[in-house]
Amino acid sequence: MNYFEPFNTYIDFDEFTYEPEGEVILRNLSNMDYMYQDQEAVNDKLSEDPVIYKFHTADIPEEEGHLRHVMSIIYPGKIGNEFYMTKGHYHEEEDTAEVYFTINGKGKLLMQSPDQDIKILEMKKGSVGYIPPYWAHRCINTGDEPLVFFGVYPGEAGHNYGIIEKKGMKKVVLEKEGEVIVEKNPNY
Ligand code: PAN
Ligand code: ZN
Repeated sequence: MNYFEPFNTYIDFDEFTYEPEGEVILRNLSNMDYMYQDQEAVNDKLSEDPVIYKFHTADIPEEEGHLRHVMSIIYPGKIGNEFYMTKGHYHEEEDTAEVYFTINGKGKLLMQSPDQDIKILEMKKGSVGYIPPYWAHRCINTGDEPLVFFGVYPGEAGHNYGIIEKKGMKKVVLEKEGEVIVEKNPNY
C-alpha cells in the first residue's frame, strides 16, 4: 500500500503566514459583490476591488479518511455598513462537520440549518467553534484587525455555495451607531 506521507505545517501567529502555503485562494469584492446588501456601496468600491479574505488549504486529498485543513484570514472592513465576510457554504456531503479554531481577531460564526434555524457563535482568539453536520457556515469580521482561524473538515466534505449564492443567508451582520447588530436579511 502507498501510505500518504505525514507532514507539518507552520502557522506564524503574528504574521499569519502558512508554510508550506498550500493552495491560496483570494476572494476580492468582485468575486462576491452580489452578496452585500448595499449595492451602491459595492459600486463605489469595485474599482478598488479590495481583497475581502484569503485562505490557504493544505495539499491533502479530498477523500474520506483524510482531514483537510485550512487557515483563513478575513480582513477588517465594511461594504456600506455590512462587515467583510466569507461567502459561506453548505458541505456537498451534507453530513460532514467542521471545527474552526480562532487565532486572531473577533467576529461571528453564522450558521444556518436546512430548516432555516440560525445559530451564531462568537469568534475570538482561542474559541473553538463546532459546526455540526448539515449547517451552512459563514464568518464575519466584526473587529478592526484580521480575523484568522484554522479549520479542519473531512476530506470528502466538498463545498456547496449554490443556495447561499442565490439567496444569501437569513441574517446579516451590520454596524449601526457603532454597535454590531444582527438583522433579518431583507432580501431573503
Ligand atoms: C473553510 C472555508 C474558508 C472560506 O475552509 O472554505 O474559510 O470560506 P468560503 O468557502 O465560504 O468562501 C471551510 O469552511 N471549509 O469547509
Ligand atoms: Zn466548511
